[in-house]
Amino acid sequence: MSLSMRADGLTGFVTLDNPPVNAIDKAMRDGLMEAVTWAERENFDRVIVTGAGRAFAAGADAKEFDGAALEPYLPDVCDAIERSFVPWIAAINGVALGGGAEIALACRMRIAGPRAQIGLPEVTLGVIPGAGGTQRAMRLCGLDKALDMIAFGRPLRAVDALKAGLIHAVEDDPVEAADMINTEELQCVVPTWELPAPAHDDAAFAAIRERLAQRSPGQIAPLRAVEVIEQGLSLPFAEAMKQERAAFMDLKQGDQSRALRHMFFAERAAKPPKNLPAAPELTEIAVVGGGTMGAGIAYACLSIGLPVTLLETDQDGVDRAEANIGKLIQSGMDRGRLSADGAQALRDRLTATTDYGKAANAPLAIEAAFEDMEVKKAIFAQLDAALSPGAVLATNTSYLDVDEIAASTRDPSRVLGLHFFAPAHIMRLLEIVKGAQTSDHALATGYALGKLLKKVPVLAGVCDGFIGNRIYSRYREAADTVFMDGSTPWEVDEAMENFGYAMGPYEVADLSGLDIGYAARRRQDATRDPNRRYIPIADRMVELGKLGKKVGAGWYRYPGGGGKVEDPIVADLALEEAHFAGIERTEYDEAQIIERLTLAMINEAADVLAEGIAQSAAGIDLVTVFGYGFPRWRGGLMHYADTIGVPHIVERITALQAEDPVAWKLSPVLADCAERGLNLAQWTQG
Ligand code: T1G
Repeated sequence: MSLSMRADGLTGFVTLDNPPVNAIDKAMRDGLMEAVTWAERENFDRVIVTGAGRAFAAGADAKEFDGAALEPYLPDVCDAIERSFVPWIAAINGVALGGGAEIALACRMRIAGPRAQIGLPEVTLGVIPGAGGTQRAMRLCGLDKALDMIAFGRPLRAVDALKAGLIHAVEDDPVEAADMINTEELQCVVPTWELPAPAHDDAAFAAIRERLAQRSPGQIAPLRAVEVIEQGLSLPFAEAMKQERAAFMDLKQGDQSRALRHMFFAERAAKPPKNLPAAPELTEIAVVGGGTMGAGIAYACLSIGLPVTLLETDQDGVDRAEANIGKLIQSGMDRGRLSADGAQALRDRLTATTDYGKAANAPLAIEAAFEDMEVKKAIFAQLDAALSPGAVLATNTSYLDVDEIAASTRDPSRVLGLHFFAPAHIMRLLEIVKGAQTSDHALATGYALGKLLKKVPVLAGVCDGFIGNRIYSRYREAADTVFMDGSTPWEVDEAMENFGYAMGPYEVADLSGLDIGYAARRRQDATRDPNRRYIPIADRMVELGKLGKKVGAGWYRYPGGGGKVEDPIVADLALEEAHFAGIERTEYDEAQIIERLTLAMINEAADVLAEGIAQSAAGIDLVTVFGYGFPRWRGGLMHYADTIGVPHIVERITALQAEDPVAWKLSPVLADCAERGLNLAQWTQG
């Protein structure tokens, strides 16, 4: 039944119980309907509903979304609770999210524990509250709060929910407090649905729509939620509920909800490979290099309570490392995320030194030094000598050969890649790069750190750029080709922003620095396919000193260090290069730009799958969303590919081969999927 019931005098106790977080499945809905009847049969003076374990209820079971809706529907369960002559009290012991919150809102009263949270995060799954949340929340907390809570899906802490009027009290023991409420007082509380809806407020709706345009561009569900709330203001409650249900059912079947549910479950499926040995306890971490990445990694480890020995080559390096970490600490304090005591505790856990001996007991060292093979090999030699033979040695390199680094040590089995993404203490993606000789112990250690840091770990094989950077290189190449053949950087950026990226590839390059891509291309000079078309514009930009925002000019100009301004010189460069190359330029429209850049990534990603560099399409989705800003509401690159369909992709890439058979060489995985009628999510090696 996914819940239990017991009577104690005139009180009925209902405990939602569907581990681990009491997701509301059909069994629970059946149980709740039975509990309403039971309470009326027993003529209780109240029912107290609470959750078993750490949650009240995590919302409707998102695994049931793909199937047909099964009665009793949750809105009907909520109505039955709300209209029962036996008043229900929600004793909110933990997170009450989505349908969990809606059950609570349908109760006559709500009492929360101090650590409880109440939220309507449905838009994060591409739907809207479908069991009365759009109509009940605003009757309790007013229009502004309800719009914000539902359109952005952020839960409220108990104390904030109390201030907002969503709950009646915060008590250490909400069940006990609910049992002590005076019966007459309880009987006088008006059922939520009978409360008057708030007055319409043009300004509130204009404001929320403007915020959504800025912060959730392209996403359908938040706008639908606002629409249903607005409609509800002028409808009888029952009519408004019908509108809500219709919108929920419509969105649930849509591409965006499927994509967001895919991401929800893919993120949670990102676990270590099966049968890994238990990881060692990570009592301390050594980090080599106190630059941007090293400082970020060290700060992330310090922030979860790990002592860090940060190793540098000389005192200047030590000073720089301490200054970089000091900046991160100060930023944490300025944002209110770190108290003065907390900051001091972080500092006390940091040892910045040139003495590798101070890291002798570290079970894991992470090298985050300059991206040069010889520099890294020298560092690994020092780590080899200074740390215990069982210590795991990781490199944060973003593209260098992990196997070559490993081969330079006495025991390559203890070497792996832990590729963090800048800023390392914020970005959740962690590519765990398994070298040819990386041991299971080393892998388990990498995953253990990833779990402690709450990262999204994705296992990667060794190749230039692993998963993410390799796909991103192809994306950049496709962008430069479109630029060379007909568009401008700003047209490309605008197209990809309209596709859903927060920033287009040229603005991103300006922020990271054009010299990074330049160095990567120089590294590939010796091995580049001579038959592969090479676009020289980005090289010329670097040779002209246009390195990006850091020098005030890159693909865009940044007058006074401010915002980006299109630079006609850059557009002319393409004209000049196209002239030299005898190219007749083409005016690509937005759809063509989007198609070429996304198909280029999809084809490269399919090769990454073919070569076993990524284990699954879902892993590539996690990399592209958590590391490179692919729009989450499209489900990541490979889920997006399956949404547009492999047959269509194969047809289009085949057509593009006519233009450039080398760049558009169809991946064998795409061909195989098309031939076998598989989608990419279904494709597996072997
Ligand atoms: N449905 C199905 N499974 C769920 C689930 C859900 N709603 N929530 C969690 N799980 C699974 C999750 O996949 C994982 O499984 C395990 O529980 C632990 O989760 C009608 C329609 C509650 C804050 O959006 O935000 O209600 O990996 O690893 O970090 O209006 O889970 O162990 O096999 O995340 O402690 C709205 C979604 C649904 C909340 C707990 N609700 N969940 O976080 O554990 S739509 C949500 C969360 C809805 C109504 C509509 C978090 C959590 P496994 P976890 P956690």
